[in-house]
Order: sequence, then structure tokens, then C-alpha cells
Amino acid sequence: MRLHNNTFTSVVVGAMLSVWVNGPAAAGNPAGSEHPAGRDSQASQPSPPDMVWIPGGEFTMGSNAEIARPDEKPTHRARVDGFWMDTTEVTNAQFRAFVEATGYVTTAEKAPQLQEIMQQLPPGTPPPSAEMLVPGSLVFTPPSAPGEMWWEWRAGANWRQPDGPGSSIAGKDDYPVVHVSWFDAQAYAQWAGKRLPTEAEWEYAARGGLDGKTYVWGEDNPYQGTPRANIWQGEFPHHNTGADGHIATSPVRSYAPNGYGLYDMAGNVWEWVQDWYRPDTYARRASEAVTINPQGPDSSYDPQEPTIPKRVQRGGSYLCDANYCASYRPSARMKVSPDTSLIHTGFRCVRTPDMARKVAANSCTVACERQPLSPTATRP
Ligand SMILES: [Ca+2]
Repeated sequence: MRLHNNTFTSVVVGAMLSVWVNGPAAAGNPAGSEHPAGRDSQASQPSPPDMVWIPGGEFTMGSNAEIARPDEKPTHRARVDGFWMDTTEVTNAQFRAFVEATGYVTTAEKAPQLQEIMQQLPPGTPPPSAEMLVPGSLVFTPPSAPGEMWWEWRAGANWRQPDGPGSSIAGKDDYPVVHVSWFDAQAYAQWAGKRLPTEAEWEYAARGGLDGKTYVWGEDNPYQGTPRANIWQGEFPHHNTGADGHIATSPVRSYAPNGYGLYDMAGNVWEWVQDWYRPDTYARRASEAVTINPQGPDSSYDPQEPTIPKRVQRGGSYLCDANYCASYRPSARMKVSPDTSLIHTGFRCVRTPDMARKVAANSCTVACERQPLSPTATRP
């Protein structure tokens, strides 16, 4: 994805800095206390609606394959405790319920603040033009000529109108919500009594018990036989044939689930996870025989854009093709500023037994969860 390699994108990526951000050190990873060692049972609790139990276990994280990028290497052993995971990406209907219950306004629906943008850009970078300081989001637009960018900052684009003013999600209740920032995903998860998965939890779940395989379904070529996932077919980025049935997002559950019963762990939309991004996260674990419930680094660092803190996304999207990124592989990693939203990015959540007990103790049915968020409720 070329998104992170040009000044325009730097401006856009930095343009949506949340008012809650106090820098990488302030955010941390909130789930550390949720993983008592050795917990891998459901603790006799029923699965929450639309979630499936992922039994804890050990697996090979990352990939040393030729197709893998440097930040997927080296492979290493990781162990995660059991958890429930949403069987699908969070849908428009689910996100709408959250917004209607809380009055939440997404990052893309708020005008970015110039001062916050400039704090993320290298010294001397000219400020963005005034027309960019309006609510909006990033939309994929196939370039019509060589050299043109394929990401467009579009005023008015957000989860309710993914292609901008005049578009809508009418009739798309079962499509994944898009144009959500990491902060939006965090806010939804908190409201739902859930959290974002760690990067290790996400990859472990995506593999569906197929340790060390290239794809979430095994080794079969995704471009042969029955379509396995919603990805890009044709010449990227000019022509998407839609041979898998979809040229944009697809309804959740459109393709066969993986070994754990999870849908769209490859393709459809990128999914935010909890962890900060660093390219050397795995190299830092090389001395450990097995990493237990890894939470990711304490802060972010991307040498390509060192002034912009970034979170990890996983799973690839309908825009991923074999030649460009093949990021529908379960080991593939993407790095994105947490205040950025895009038309191909959504998320799903997890819930641990500890969290389930807290929800039960608070009698937190959907009705009781429908309370307004406090001003600090979305602070990571
Ligand atoms: Ca497709």
C-alpha cells in the first residue's frame, strides 16, 4: 500500500489526530491485566452472541517465507490464553446501534485540528491547505494515469456515507463498517464490553489451528478454485475484475470461515488490533523460547515516518492483490496512524473470561451498556 510513503499522505494521516491523544506513552496497552497465566478455558460461561471461543494455545507467529516482508520476520513461538472473538467484522448495523446508544461521533466526522496535524509532521513541512481541514476520510480511487495516487482525501466521507456526500449504507447492514479510526474501534469495544485483539491473538485466531500455513485456509492458491476471500483480482490498481463476486466490501459471512469459525480473517477489510507498530517487534522477541500473551511494544516507531505513531492492522482487504502486498496472509502487518480512517478498514473485537465476568457482574446487558460515554471513555 503506497499510502504511507508520500508527503500528501503524511498530511492526511496526521490530519485526524484525536483530541484524546497525549502521545504514544500515554496510550499503552490496556489488556495486560486481562491475561492471567494459563487461562484457556471458557470458565463455564456461554459464548456471547456472535462470538466464538478461541481456545488458548501456542503457535508460530510471523513468516520467514520469501513473500513475507521484513516486519513479519523472524518467526517465533507465541502463546495466548483463550478468548472469545467476534465471528465477523463489526457490521454497519452493529456500529449504528453503538452510535445511536451513545451519540458517539467518529474521527472522520470531526474536523482535524491544524495544530495536532503539525505536531505529527517533520519540522519544516508546509501546513495542509484549508480545504483539508474539514471532516473527511480516505477513499480509494483507481488512478487514470501513471503516477497518480490512488488514495483521495474526500470531504464528507465517513461510515454513514463511505464514498462521500450522496453515498450511503442503505441496505448494507451486514457489511463491515469502514472509515473508523483506531479510537472509534476502541470506543465501540468499550461500549460492547469487549476490546480489540492483541496482534498475537488476532494472528493466532486467523490461523484457525493451521500453524505455519501461508493462508488462513492452508496453502491453496487464492486465485484458483472457489473464491476463498474478498481480495483484488486483475491488474492493481487499475482494474478489479471482481472475479470473487465483489469489487468493494462484501457482506460478512460471504466466504467460508476458517478453522475456528471466523469469517473474513483474510480480505474484505483491514482490521485494527491493539498493538503499537514497530518493524522490529519480532526481532526483539528472538531470544525468548516462547512469548506469553505478547502485548506489543510500549510505543510505536516507523522509520519511514518516524514522527507519526502507528497502530497495527491485520488481514488485508478487498484491495489486496498477489503482486502488491498479498496482505490477506495471516502474518501480514500494516501500520496506520490511529486517527486515520479509510474506506477499506474496519475491526472486530474479543472478550476474555475476566471481561465476561465483569460484564455479568455489572448486569451489563445491551440495555445497561447503552449509557453515554464519558469524555475519557475512549482514552486508550
Ligand atoms: Ca474482490
